Amino acid sequence: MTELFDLTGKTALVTGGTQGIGLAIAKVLAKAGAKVCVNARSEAKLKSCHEEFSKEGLEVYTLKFDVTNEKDVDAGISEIEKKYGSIDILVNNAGIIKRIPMLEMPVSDFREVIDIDLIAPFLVSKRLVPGMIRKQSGKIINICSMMSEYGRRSVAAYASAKGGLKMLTRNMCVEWAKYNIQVNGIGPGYIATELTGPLREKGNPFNDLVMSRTPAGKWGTPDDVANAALFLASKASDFVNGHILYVDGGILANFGYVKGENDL
Ligand code: NAP
Ligand code: GCO
Repeated sequence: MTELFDLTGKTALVTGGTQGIGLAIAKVLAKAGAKVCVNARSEAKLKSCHEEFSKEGLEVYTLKFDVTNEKDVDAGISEIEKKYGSIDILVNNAGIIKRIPMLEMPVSDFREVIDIDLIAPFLVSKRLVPGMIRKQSGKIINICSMMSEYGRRSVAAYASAKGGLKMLTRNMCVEWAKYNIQVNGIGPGYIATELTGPLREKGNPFNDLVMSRTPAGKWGTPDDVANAALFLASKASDFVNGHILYVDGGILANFGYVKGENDL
């Protein structure tokens, strides 16, 4: 049974894998035997990523590049291919959010979110898929969001990007499945990371919303998402394609409830 989830001999790239969900995914893939590469923009975060891996006796190859910079993406992936051969598993995880109502949001901010959260997964995938095609094998996991399904005030750019990423995932599936490449998405619910830090600050009423909308009644952890990524990166999911796996504690199943005696 464990052979199904064994990634020995595989090379993985987790974009933005220096913290939060990406770091958890990078670690779980390494624990499953993959050679793991992580990129990000911050030198300091890349250094701390090495320290995090070393603490658990794991190895990671880190690269400093911005996923929106086509030249740097090409150079970074060429460096990985030179060191480890073509990439078997890609996790398009790097992402940002800007919580600004549309009427107040500069177009440049909207464009930055789209560039990182939607165009970069296309750019990175397009650069490394030829190697997967040559191997007739590959796994691509796009980190979507509840905002791939819902709108929410102040996150229009992010929801547009993540809704687009859901459809990009399906299009990658239909164009690349014939090469034995499986492309799926993960839609995390509300996960405790730096990105959601402002929402979890003391006294922020948003926490009440997350509690009422999440049947599990709690914030998820990066490891909850990483375990789903291990499934989608492994042989166990070879016939799963174009699917968005929501790791949301039941949010999508839930309309919400009114707090009170009967928990209606
Ligand atoms: P996070 O803690 O803010 O980490 C984001 C990571 O992405 C960092 O490593 C950051 O490193 C990297 N990054 C950002 N822009 C980049 C760029 N242009 N090039 C390269 N790396 C870049 O975020 P998170 O909460 O773990 O979220 C990870 C992914 O999950 C995102 O796609 C997010 O939209 C998605 N997600 C999060 C939640 C949640 O509740 N937390 C829920 C659903 C989906 P640098 O700044 O050093 O580049
Ligand atoms: C927000 C949150 C969410 C989560 C996640 C939910 O402002 O609503 O940041 O967008 O990050 O994407 O799946």
